Amino acid sequence: MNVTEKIIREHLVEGQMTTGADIALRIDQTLTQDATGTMAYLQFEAMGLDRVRNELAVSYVDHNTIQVGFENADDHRYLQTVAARYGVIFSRPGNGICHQLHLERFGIPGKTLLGSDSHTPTGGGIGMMAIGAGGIDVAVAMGGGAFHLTMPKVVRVMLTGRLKAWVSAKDVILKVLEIFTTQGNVGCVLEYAGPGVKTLSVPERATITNMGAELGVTTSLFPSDEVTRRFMRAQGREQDWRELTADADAEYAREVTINLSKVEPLAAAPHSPDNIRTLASLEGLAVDQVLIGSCTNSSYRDLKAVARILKGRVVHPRVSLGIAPGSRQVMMMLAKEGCLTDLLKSGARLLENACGFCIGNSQSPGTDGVSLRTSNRNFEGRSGTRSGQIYLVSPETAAIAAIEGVFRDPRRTPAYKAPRVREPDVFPIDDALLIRPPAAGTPVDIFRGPNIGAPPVNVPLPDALRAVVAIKVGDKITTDHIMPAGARLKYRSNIPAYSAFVFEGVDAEFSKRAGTARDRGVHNLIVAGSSYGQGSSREHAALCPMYLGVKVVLAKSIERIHRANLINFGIVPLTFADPADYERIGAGEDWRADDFRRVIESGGTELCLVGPAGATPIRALLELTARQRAIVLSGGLLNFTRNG
Ligand code: MIC
Ligand code: SF4
Repeated sequence: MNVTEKIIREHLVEGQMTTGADIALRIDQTLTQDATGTMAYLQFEAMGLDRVRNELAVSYVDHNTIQVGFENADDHRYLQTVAARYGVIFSRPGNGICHQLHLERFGIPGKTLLGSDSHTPTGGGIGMMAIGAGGIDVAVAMGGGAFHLTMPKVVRVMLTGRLKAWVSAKDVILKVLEIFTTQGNVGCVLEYAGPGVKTLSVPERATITNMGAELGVTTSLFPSDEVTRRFMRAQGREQDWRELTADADAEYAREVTINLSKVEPLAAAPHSPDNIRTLASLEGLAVDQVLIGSCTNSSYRDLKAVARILKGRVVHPRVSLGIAPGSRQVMMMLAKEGCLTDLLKSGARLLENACGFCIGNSQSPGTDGVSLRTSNRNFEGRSGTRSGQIYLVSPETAAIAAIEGVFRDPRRTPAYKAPRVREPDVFPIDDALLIRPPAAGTPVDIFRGPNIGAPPVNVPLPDALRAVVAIKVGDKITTDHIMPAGARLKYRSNIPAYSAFVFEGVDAEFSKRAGTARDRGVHNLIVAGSSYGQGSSREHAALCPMYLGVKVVLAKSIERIHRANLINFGIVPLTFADPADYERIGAGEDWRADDFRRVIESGGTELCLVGPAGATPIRALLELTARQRAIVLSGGLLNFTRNG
């Protein structure tokens, strides 16, 4: 067996381990972050349980920490009190980014982790099976329920050789993105193996598994070996370590080899993480902003390397350099070793230990600004500036660009010495900002501010679909297009208010139009190209459209987490039987299916959509498991769980 199969076997509660089969896994650990967490806990409350039932549940506050207005602070208080009430550990704002913290303090090889954030697979760096999902799936797992998924196809990524100077883990995952792209990887797990594995530290491995999210895979993971053991010992958690490697005769669906010695410094150019260029090809391009941090590259290793490069140098006059350490632990190490002084002296702007710029809530670049970032997503507009040109690069590349004011291939910069950072033997451990819940039964008042509303209730699926095409979009529409974050984040707990911004940057009239159709009793239909719903796990990209009366998404293809979220909120995901039919359906047209409910109930796999007079009907594929059919028929997972 490979590592993926070993972990699945230990956690399988339903189904057969044959590729493509519907399986259900027992979830040991869960994590939520505040932006998805408020809905997750509101939904958990709506399920009527008395306490969380999984081994470990942690609620992190790291996304909405900007606190303009009362909303974020109220949400934090809700999260802190609801965590205390139901037995969840609460990580206070300022402690750091959920994925970095979970790796440091809680990750355990061989365990399953379900997180309401798409970058949960960061935990794969420590040998966990860590999967991103919508908040309601995490709520179910906190209640002791299983997580349903398709038995993945396991792809082995063989690593050979060793990284050369100036090349780091970010360049490896950018190479992987170049090979696999952001499309067509649904249902796969990437399992890293080979002699190159032992040359990578846990934080480097975590950078690689983190950005597996951009490939659209179910998760990515590394084996657990002596390197893992050393990391856990340094975190004071060696007792949780276990060895976990693939059997010598393990089988894989596909194999790709990457020779680490041949990887060169790379960048993901605007506006997609798979738009890969070599640094050499960008040499000399002027840079306006450099931002170092995010859950991908904010570890001690990364920031120490940056501090070494910046030491004794000053940021280029045109460049604004911001640095956000991933956790308090990282910040404390930088402070202890004098690196903070080096960063400050260089002119870097120290940012909070939080998601910050990565989610677009601050540090938007200027008009047409070229911004180099060590984060994982460069979707158009995500930075908060529509014309911003965001490039994703390694911390080393970013630091050199901050000084030089232009892109430089670090290998051609003789004035700089390549930093080598050794992982420490002991990390400073300080869990003061992790608040443990009181004993079960202790009375706790849950605080709810005026911005927090109960999740909207959906009606069961109608018998007939009478829909209007509310919007027609193209390929690679991300959840950032559907449900903008950034300045709109503060409405995450207020669905009616947040719904006013659905597709804001694509078609500002969408929300009003869809709401009017809903009020007239007409269903809304979204038509899309391929890879619809790429990116984040935010269930608001399904929940708010549900609130606006969307009943169906008809696309060439839909990404995994978003597809699951649509189902969880009673929206039926359909794909074109013939992708060419995408051209035959237009915005504003009326399409219907009289036998909508009956086809789903009877297990049908195809739905015939009848359009305006004269149009040939469109055949749409309905690929749903029996459980998913029951969920959409009930009007979503909340109704489904409440009905038992
Ligand atoms: C993201 O990176 O897009 C986020 C913000 O972390 C999301 C979660 C969210 O929208 O709250 C994710 O990746 O799942
Ligand atoms: Fe936060 Fe960015 Fe990571 Fe999402 S990708 S969890 S916004 S740091």
